[in-house]
Amino acid sequence: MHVLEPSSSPTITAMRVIPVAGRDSMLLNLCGAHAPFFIRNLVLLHASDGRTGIGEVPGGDGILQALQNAVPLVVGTEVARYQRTLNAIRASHGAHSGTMQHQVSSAAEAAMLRQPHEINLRLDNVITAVEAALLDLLGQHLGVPVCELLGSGRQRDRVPMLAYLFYIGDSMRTDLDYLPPRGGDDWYGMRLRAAMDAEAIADLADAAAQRYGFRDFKLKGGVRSAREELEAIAALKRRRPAANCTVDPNGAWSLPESIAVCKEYGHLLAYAEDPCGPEQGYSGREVMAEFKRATGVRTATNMVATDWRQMGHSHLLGAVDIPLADPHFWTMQGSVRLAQLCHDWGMTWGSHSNNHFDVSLAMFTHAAAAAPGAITAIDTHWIWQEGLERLTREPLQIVGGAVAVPDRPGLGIEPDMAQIEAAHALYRKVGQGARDDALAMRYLVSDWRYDPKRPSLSARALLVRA
Ligand code: GKR
Ligand code: MG
Repeated sequence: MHVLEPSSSPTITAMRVIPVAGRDSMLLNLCGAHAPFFIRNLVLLHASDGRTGIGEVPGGDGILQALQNAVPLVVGTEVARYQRTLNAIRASHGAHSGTMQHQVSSAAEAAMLRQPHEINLRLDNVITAVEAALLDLLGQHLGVPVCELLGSGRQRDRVPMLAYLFYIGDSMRTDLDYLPPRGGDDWYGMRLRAAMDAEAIADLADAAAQRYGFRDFKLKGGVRSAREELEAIAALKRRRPAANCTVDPNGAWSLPESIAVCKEYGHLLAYAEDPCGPEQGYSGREVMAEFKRATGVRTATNMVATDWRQMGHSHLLGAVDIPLADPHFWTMQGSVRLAQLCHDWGMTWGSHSNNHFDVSLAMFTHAAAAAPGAITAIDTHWIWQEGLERLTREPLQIVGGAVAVPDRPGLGIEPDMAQIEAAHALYRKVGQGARDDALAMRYLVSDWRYDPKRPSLSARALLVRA
């Protein structure tokens, strides 16, 4: 017998999926160099109470298409029954409720994870976009911030964030549409100028600390040699002895090299993020576990423990101390669930990031606000966009190295439709296609090719390519 269910919360009247683009600096990594523009996908849900909920996830045609396909599954549903809606989307992809399909969201991520990317879709990215917008609406309906609806609710009032530092390529050597460099020792000037050596990285750290009050710093490695990158950390620590520092070469260093450099420099690191990865028939988790045993340096990852099954193997091996559970690919609820497990099992929760707008900044903030226990300062790329880009009326601010958790209901942000339409127009002009970090890098080294086991601009790499 069909029983009519009373409706107690608003229903979704419309769902818009909006791809957007924003500007970026020529940031270097193992996969090459960031292009002048990055892309993201937004979901806007309009509800019968007149309110709007919003979510942001990585860009790319696969996610965009899957979100558009989800529209009929979302429109007409009740906000408070959001789990049912998310399960319907999972089921439409052939996944059981709660099952993670481990697929990737960009060519760059595929390359780093050594995975094929022809499907170009990670289901949890799709789920998260809708989940965030529904939780935003539910929070607004109930009058509580989203973090109160996650896990055991709000655990902290301020979320510590780290300064995510990159080597920066000389964009003047390209004819790509990067913003032109400008003078000045402030963060906004420095983030547009080339930074290729240890002192330049320490200068960037100073400027970021001055602007945002950071005490935690991460250097995106996999660019120079392992020793040069740790010398950059040493330069930063000479200026800021109390700083918590890490380096992330995305698994580019061999196990023997990782052990050698971290025996020498490990005392400078709060933890090492993916120093090494799969090699010689051993999985990334096995190799990271050997690294940990040999050096005693704590490890973090966004590469080898990125879903529950990988997390299980990782834990059995003792490979990872700090899983970087980015809510964009763990889902907001999944990320907090992992945070609870970390707390109970003696691990430390953190979060990975990619270039993002201020909607994601709010999503990170709420997930981290609901993470129990001592967490590590979370990654954010926002400092590369802050002051240049915004999609909300008043983006959350990084002050004293942390973001204050908003008390306002929902995500605590208000979409700025004029800004969103402008970012969409930019996407239509420049944004189509997957992120390709090799393209910009070839302006610096014409025959440059990605190699997962060779830092992108190490002297050895340049020698081999010459
Ligand atoms: O933005 O170049 C980048 C990062 O390398 C990013 O793509 C990674 O996914 O930040 C990420 C990481 O921690 O590996
Ligand atoms: Mg990483």
